[in-house]
Amino acid sequence: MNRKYFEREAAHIKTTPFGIFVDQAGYLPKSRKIAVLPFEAESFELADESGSVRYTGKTSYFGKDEASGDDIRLADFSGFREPGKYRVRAEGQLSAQFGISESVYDSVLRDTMRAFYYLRCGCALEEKYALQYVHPACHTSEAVLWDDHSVRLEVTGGWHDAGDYGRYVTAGACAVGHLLYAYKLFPKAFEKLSLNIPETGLPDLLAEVKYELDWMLKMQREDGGVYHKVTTAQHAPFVMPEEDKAQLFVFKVTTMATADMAAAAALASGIYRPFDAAFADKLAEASERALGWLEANPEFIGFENPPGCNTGPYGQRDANSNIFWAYAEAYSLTGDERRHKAMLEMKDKGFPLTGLGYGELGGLGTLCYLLCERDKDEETASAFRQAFADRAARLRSMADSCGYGVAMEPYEYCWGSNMNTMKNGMVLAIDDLLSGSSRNRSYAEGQLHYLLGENALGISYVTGTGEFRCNYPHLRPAFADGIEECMPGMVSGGPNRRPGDPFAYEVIREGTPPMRCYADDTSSYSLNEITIYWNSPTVFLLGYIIGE
Ligand code: 9MR
Ligand code: ZN
Repeated sequence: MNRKYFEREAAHIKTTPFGIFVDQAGYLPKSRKIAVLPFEAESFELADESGSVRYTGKTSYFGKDEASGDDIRLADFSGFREPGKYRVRAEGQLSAQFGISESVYDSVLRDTMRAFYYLRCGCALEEKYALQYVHPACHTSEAVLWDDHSVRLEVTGGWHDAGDYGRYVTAGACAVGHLLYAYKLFPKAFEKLSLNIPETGLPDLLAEVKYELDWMLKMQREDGGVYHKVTTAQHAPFVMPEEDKAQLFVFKVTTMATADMAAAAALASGIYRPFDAAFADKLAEASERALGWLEANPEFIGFENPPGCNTGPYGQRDANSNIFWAYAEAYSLTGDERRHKAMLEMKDKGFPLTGLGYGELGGLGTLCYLLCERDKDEETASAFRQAFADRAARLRSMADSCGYGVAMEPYEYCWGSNMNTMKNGMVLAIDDLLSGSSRNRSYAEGQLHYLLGENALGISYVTGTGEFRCNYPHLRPAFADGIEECMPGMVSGGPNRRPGDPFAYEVIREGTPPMRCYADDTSSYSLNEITIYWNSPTVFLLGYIIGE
């Protein structure tokens, strides 16, 4: 069909020209700083831009690392704090260039947050905001209900979910949850963050999130139920979004989507109130209406694609963690004891209390409860705090046994594994906030370092950041616009030990260590797609690292 898309071969995939692996954005001056050397070397040096040696040190032997298969030495230059641009050198090998300064991550935060603007659906992306990545408004036609084509719905707006052009409520609510908590918890990082997006009078992060919330509100029915998704019947070919003219369908109301709406709208209502009371009222009302629907429809309504549709299902076995999150947010917003009781009843349903993904949202509910200023059941609050503490301790121990500091077991490198590392970073950050300690700080930073190049492939998984970085994500406009350089700030899904697409089957050989199961190719959706809920935990983690 398309040139590059199907014809790129393994031979086109570049490997890093560098032999020493670092965070290619860099390090904060006071932070722990480690370069990974997957070869024999006694000592290392740090050279500045002019090539002068500014620091020397001895390496330490880490040992064999299971996730990467590498035999690793570590070069620790934490003691060096002078701002500047550097490379690590050892045994004739070099690292990519990286910075040391208080502002090394500012552009990464801005880019990963601006990525949401590039994913906006239903409006033209204009040159003054989108630079060369412009396109006319897309997906503006009316949608019809899949189950009854006579019902027409106006559901324009929101963000494209991912590499595809679908818009899914549960995925959106999860990203909104991450971003709004980031805003709430790390005001220093976000209050002044300037994104160069259309002016609304709101702080930029809130302006961008409102774009998604406005769409989510359109997905709600009069009776409070929320439609699961709006997509075409089949994923579009690799064309620009405005060329995707197939009929849009709205799919049935589900328990997950309705619960997520109740939660996200309640959370947002509190956050937007100081800026826009009318919008806050609208959100509070939408949340109540969604809860009303949940009460009137206690039987779980899940989702599977009906025959003839192949877009994302986002199915779940139950909606317990979604409902729990909803009641927690509703209680926090309104102080209504009925919601408190309902939340306390949901908490023991067996879902992880620190889950932060679209299918497992318990962690947003527990976080909400711990932060809320209402009367609390102390025993429950302390169990929630302990859940974060236990999970963080486990993450620290996994990070200690990985040469690249990743808080994951080798088997956890799955589809969108970079989301797992970012969510783990979130848990580490949250536990520090809750416990008032900084026991997780360097571990949380370590998850970001991995994402930005301190990994077995020496690649930065964020487009636009780093000398050696991914540039060909599975993202329709990034291919179809014909522009060589991908728009910045897109977080790739990353290594997946269970390749799930034809390109990946072709290039990932049996027995490849998990951390190496990756290829920067447009066609590889199981290794190199992007999604809003992989960007959002990255924004949260950056918010903590910069703003805390
Ligand atoms: O993120 C989802 C991943 O965990 C699943 O393994 C994969 C296959 O079902 O689907 C992913 O979700 C995709 C969604 O269905 C549609 N938009 C893009 C998502 C990322 O690939
Ligand atoms: Zn669109």
